[in-house]
Amino acid sequence: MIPTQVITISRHIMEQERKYPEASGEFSGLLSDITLAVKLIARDVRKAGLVNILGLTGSENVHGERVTKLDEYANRVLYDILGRTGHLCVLASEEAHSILTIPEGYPHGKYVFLFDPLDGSSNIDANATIGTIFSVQKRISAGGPGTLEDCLQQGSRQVCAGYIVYGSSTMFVYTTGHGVHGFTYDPTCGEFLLSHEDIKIPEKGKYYSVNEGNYHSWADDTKKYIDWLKETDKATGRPYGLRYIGSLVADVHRTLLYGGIFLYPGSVKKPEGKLRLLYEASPLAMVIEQAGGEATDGKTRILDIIPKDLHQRTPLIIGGKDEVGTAQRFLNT
Ligand code: FBP
Repeated sequence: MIPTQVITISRHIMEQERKYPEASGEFSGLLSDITLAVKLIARDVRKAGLVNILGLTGSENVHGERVTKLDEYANRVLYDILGRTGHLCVLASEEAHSILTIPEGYPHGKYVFLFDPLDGSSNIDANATIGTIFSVQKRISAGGPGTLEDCLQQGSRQVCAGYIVYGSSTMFVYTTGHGVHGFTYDPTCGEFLLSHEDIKIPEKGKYYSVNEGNYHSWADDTKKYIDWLKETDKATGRPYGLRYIGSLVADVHRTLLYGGIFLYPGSVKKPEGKLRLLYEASPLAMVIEQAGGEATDGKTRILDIIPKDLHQRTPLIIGGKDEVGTAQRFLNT
């Protein structure tokens, strides 16, 4: 039977605004700007092999990483669309060294937008799942152009967070602090339609996700936890199966739906790990917590970490309550 009850993102957010007037504010406008931007990104991701968008730009980003053409394109599309609509006072991107101010002549709004324009860039040319991750904060500065302080807010103050996976289908997953909802893009009507309402992460899963290639650079307690996951013990559902795509957004999306745990631990040489707090760990932590899971750096809840730097890194351990609880016990022995 053809479903007649189709709910688009803007309709969903309007319903949320009715249910939680205090929470949503002028979100429907901001969210429809985001959906327009990611529709354009998805369009070019889908035909990446046909248009000159694969490969590298030849330049490096603030992290010394080689920038891909799709990284640069996604970064520009999000800034060009979101910077001009009057909802934002400032933006910050994983790809940009410093804060991104609102273009001359455009109004300043009350929100701050932080984003990883294209996550999983190492997988682009291999046609594996990649994504976009975003976080929205309310400004703390009085008015006019936003500031660095507006961007350096702790994750628990986020008013909205989410991600888009460009995989077998394109999915938009977001939360405004009232549950996690997933929308699948239907190219025949050009809309993201509600397909996964109020997603809850399974209490206990059967997969773990980590780059085992880094095993020898880990601290002993991390090694002990990963070894424990691989031992055989029916009562605790072990051994866990290993799943690692190498795109954070894809590995966390699978963990959200199937349960289990994703880890990007620190190493002995780099105890702060690889992933970025503001653009990757914080928004995904809000999504997973809203779905009933947990996210930590091994000691502190990710959403309680107070950012000191725009490109601060953090270890990330995220997933179901059962698994993250056990991991923390190993990491705090
Ligand atoms: P970017 O692609 O946004 O730089 O993200 C970093 C990332 O690609 C994550 O998506 C992924 O989880 C991780 O790095 C993979 O790192 P590694 O190759 O060391 O396993």
